[in-house]
Amino acid sequence: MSIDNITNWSFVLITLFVVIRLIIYLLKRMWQKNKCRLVWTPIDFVERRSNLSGDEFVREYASVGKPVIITDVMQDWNALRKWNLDFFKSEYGSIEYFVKDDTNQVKGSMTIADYIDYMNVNNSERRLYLANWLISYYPELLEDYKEPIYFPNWLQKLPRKLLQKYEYDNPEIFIGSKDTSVGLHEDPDSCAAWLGLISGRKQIVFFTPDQKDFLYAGQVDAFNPNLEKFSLYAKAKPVEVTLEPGEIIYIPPKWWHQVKNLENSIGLGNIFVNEWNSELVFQAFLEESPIKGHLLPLILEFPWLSKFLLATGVI
Ligand SMILES: O=C(O)CCC(=O)C(=O)O
Ligand SMILES: [Fe+2]
Repeated sequence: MSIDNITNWSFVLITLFVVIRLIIYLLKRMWQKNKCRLVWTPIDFVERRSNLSGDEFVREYASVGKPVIITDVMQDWNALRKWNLDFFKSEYGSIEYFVKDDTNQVKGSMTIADYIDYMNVNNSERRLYLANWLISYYPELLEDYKEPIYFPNWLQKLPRKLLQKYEYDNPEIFIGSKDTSVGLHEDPDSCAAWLGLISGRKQIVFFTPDQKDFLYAGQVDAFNPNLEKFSLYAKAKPVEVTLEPGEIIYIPPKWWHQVKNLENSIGLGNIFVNEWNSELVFQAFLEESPIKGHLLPLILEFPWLSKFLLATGVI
């Protein structure tokens, strides 16, 4: 075979491979679109489960959009024994991070050590919250916990640098004094979330996605609603639960929630994308930016592409 023939055949084979790969990608997307519609199951209370298999979690919670507390996954985490206020003060005290008020507004920044001192001051106005501290810059902290099997996260296929650039490099730590809250909200971009409690107790109130219109874009405080100002809230059906240390709660996509620290507390949370919410997430990205919305599914399918696009400055 001549060199020319070999070149021609290579070209044909590579083109064929690319076309087949793209067809597989499009078929997968069609199947995914069918599978991942926004579904939710109204509840009267949040169930607590242990010994839950991955299949049971999918069948009873992920696929039907229903929160659950899982009581037996954190027990082997080092974080549960190691992370406390003294540990963060001595090991990470000089790190500065944002603090937020109960409307999720950033109110400035504090060092971890100053925030921990502030938590212990006997002052009823301690409402600033060191929430959403992204810890991917401290890989040793990532060693202290294990992603629960229930929550596969496609975002982990992407380079950490890219996630950091877009501040999507969860997990995040929440260090909060008694009564702090980030306010009522749904998690960003239709992501699902889990939240594990290391210490303290958290009160959580949930609303199904269809109650959005009663919630005034999260301006209402679900723990102390002003019904004169937010009259439609009277129609809402909040479901409350208290999260105890060592427990993890699953927050399905688009469920509105408000979390309040009943005591000084330390929590760890993550948001995630997988087969049960990916199309909702892509849609949310598409609404924010057509480029991001089309690129996200592509780079999740072909993670090498994200390295190339990042290196060339396209994303
Ligand atoms: O305050 C917390 O522990 C969790 C807050 C929350 O739901 C969030 O940041 O998305
Ligand atoms: Fe949240």
